[in-house]
Amino acid sequence: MRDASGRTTARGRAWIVLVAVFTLLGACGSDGDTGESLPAGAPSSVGESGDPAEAFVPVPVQELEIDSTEYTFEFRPDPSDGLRPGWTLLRFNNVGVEAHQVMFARIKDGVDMADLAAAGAGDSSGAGAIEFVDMIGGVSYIGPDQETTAMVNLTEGTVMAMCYVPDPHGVAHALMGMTTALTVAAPADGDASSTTAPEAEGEAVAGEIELSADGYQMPDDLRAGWYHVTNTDTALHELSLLRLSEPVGGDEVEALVGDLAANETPPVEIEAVGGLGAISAGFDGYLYLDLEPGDYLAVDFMPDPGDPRPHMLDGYFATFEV
Ligand SMILES: [Cu+2]
Repeated sequence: MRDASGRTTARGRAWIVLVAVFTLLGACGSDGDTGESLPAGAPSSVGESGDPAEAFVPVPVQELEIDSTEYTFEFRPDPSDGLRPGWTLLRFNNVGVEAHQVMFARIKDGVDMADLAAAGAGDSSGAGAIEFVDMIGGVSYIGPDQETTAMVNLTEGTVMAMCYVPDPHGVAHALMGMTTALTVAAPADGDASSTTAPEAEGEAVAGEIELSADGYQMPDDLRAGWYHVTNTDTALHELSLLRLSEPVGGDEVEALVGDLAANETPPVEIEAVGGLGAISAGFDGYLYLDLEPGDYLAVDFMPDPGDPRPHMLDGYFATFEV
């Protein structure tokens, strides 16, 4: 039960995690400490031409190294001192024995935590709580001893980092404590501490990946590099990337997706290689890909608000070859 395929299947249920998360938030209130040690004003723009050849990866305002294990995140540097708003470079390492991910959900402005907790209470899918957050990305799940890199655009407020991957019994990791509330706040004026050196500065974007109303729009040539991922649809979507042990086509793909959605282990061996965590409509993120040659499946485990049915059952998946 240590292969990725055994754990890819129970995620449709994992929105129940939101209930626990928001209940916790309601109980604890938010940490109002805005103690900051990093300067403001670093640029975070990207080319506006729409031509991938002219687009560049944003300069990150900070970098977060995230180790995941059963069932916690360890952030470096310690985020309890507060995080800056802006593009944040994520280096996500799975140092555990199960698959893990880190997805970021920003609590919408004006949301009352008690209302949020009430919306989640009694909702076994947790889908009712989605309306209260913006999903802003992160990384989709990877197997043990794997690592992956992405960028998430943090905005001021409270952001939840969460792992929805289920344990071998189908219990989502977040229910066992794999959530961290992050406070994002602009640094105080006059604070001039140093920032981390951004490795991605100035690097050209290798391509655009669009999560469109018609599904995944991906470049034919997925060479190693940074990809800009945008959600141009009206629903939230995830780009979860699974490497397949063999080519799968036609009805077999439908069956494979059905197995994933039904919490059953598919006949084809699959390896979770990451991807971009769910992003709400209109949001974007950056993902570093360096995929080995082979056959892949991109799938969206996310549901619509109030409906636990994963989008992949409505055709939101695609196979591709590298
Ligand atoms: Cu996990």
